[in-house]
Amino acid sequence: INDPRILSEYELPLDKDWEVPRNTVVLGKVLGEGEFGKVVKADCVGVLKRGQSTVAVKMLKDGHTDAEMMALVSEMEIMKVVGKHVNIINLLGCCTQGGPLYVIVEFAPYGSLRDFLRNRPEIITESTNESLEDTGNLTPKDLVSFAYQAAKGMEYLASRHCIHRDLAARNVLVSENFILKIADFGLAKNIETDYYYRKKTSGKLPVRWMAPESLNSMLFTIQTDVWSFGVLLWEIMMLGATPYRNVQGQYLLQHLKAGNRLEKPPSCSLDLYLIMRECWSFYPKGRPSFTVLVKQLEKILTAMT
Ligand code: ACK
Repeated sequence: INDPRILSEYELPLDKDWEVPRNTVVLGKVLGEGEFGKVVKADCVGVLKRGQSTVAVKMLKDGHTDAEMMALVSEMEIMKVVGKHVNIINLLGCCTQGGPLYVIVEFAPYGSLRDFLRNRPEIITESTNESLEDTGNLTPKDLVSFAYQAAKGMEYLASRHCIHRDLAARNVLVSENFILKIADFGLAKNIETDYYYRKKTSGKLPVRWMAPESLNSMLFTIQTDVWSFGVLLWEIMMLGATPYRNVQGQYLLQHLKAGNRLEKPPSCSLDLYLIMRECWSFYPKGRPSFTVLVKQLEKILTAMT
């Protein structure tokens, strides 16, 4: 079953709504890779919307298994079903015939939010009329706008009954005009085959972003995504720092059970920190919905204008 010569005999069904001629996709440099999958920058001429020629192509690496192939197919099918929203990485097309599977998605020129934040330590606190576009510097309002946009993307995914399971700044991408887009939401929900694709700093599970019930029972729900969103908020306000730096992953559950939580980031307002703390309610029912989070963040954002 692991023999690639056997796997190559599998044929995928043709979906005319999404199929793109293979010869219109010109692959470029590798943007990132996991154990079995990779993401490659590409030019896709003629077939996509005008002005949208740079794309990202997800594909498998040589020697992938049947299960990994099925996981990429299922990721693509989930993206088709979920549909489009500005704050998610949208599916643009695919190549399923006459060669390796290419899943063509929107390209986000500024890469992952985590690295974007880490490379921009300049935070402008005095009021300025210059925007992020002009200076490349972040204002506190930019950070709240990031939080708001991520919440909008997650609210949409939740409305489409999509549970992410790995929401973290590394899986949020920064696009043109600093529009944030949730990535990798279509990954297969079978945790046996699920984690091949994602870039992990250590281990196989994103323990530092996981709710207690996920750590305890591998339970993933929209409320566990809300917990992770709280950690994402913290990452944003900490400019891409690693959460629970002083706690080893294996002790995280007991750390949380003892009532410990991430501390308030120095630059974070109290109302924003209270939102994080709500996301980290031990019991899932105590956590806000993404719709409520969108409203709360919108309120904080408009008060900053
Ligand atoms: O942090 P990065 O540079 O941004 O490393 C990851 C890597 O590929 C593996 O996921 C980058 N990446 C993934 N999808 C896209 C995309 N649609 N546009 C731009 N970069 C992407 C990501």
